[in-house]
Amino acid sequence: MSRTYPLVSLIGAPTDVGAGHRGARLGPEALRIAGLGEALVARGVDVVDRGNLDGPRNPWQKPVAGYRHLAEVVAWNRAVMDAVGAELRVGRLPILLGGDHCLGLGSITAVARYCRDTGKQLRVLWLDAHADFNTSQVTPSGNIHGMPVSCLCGIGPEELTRLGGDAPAMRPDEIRQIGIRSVDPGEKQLIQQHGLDVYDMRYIDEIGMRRVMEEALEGVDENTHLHVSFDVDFLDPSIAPGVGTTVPGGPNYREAQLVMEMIADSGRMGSLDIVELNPILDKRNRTAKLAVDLVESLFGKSTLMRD
Ligand code: B3U
Ligand code: MN
Ligand code: MN
Repeated sequence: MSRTYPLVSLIGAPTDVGAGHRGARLGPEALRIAGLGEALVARGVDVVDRGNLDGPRNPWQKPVAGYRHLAEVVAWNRAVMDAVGAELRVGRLPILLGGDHCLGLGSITAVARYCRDTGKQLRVLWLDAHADFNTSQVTPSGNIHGMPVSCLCGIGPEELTRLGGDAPAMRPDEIRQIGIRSVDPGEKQLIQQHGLDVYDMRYIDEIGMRRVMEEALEGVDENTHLHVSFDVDFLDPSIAPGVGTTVPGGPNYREAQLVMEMIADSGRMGSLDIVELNPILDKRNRTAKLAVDLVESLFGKSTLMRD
């Protein structure tokens, strides 16, 4: 099979304003040092590193009315939305280097707008230990990295749900969540109420990752823009210790590779977030190196030729 390699732009967003631990702001550098750009170049990809975005510092304050650092989260997400949107409009595939997962909001808002403008079908794959579907009423922490999916679906503060204009960025039926194993009680009810498609670890254990991915990719066609939002805590902590909120019982190395390989085989990935990598908690940049390894598979690296 001959692949056409996309043009890729790396965008760093060095912030942890949406998280409960500091350190994810160092994620972009850790990914660069682990050789992300070089690995893609070695695969024949045209890579441009746009450097890091600017935004407010992390004031490290307590939540106000259920949100921590709302103004700072809005500012960072506006910057991300503009940067991701600009890359899509010139035909490049943006890779957002987070930063915490609140940034998925800006990134996916830009992707959703691009899909609307170009008549493409949007499909988001949310690889995560968490559903990130909290609201200010049910959040146990006030951390906005636990809320981007609800905000994208129009549930949340106006500043975040209307980042890209009048309508919510996406519908719940446009997202598939994979690897989920930590959901808060109120969040659980909201997921049910809004009919999110969640492939939790129990389901993965029962039917296996191959079938899960076949289901998650069902309906993806030539007209689909596939956005992959990869929260590194998706991975089992035994292989990926460098994240703020580890949850045991995640996908192992082989399962994670299969996820990436099957996404690559779809040929439809048009944008990617790599978030929540926290080098402060890592061991010798091991988690960043693993993320790079998995991204190589996302861009078609495989052991043998396959057709
Ligand atoms: N659900 C918890 C924990 C959490 C969500 N996302 C991350 N952690 N990374 C919360 O605080 O909303
Ligand atoms: Mn997340
Ligand atoms: Mn997570």
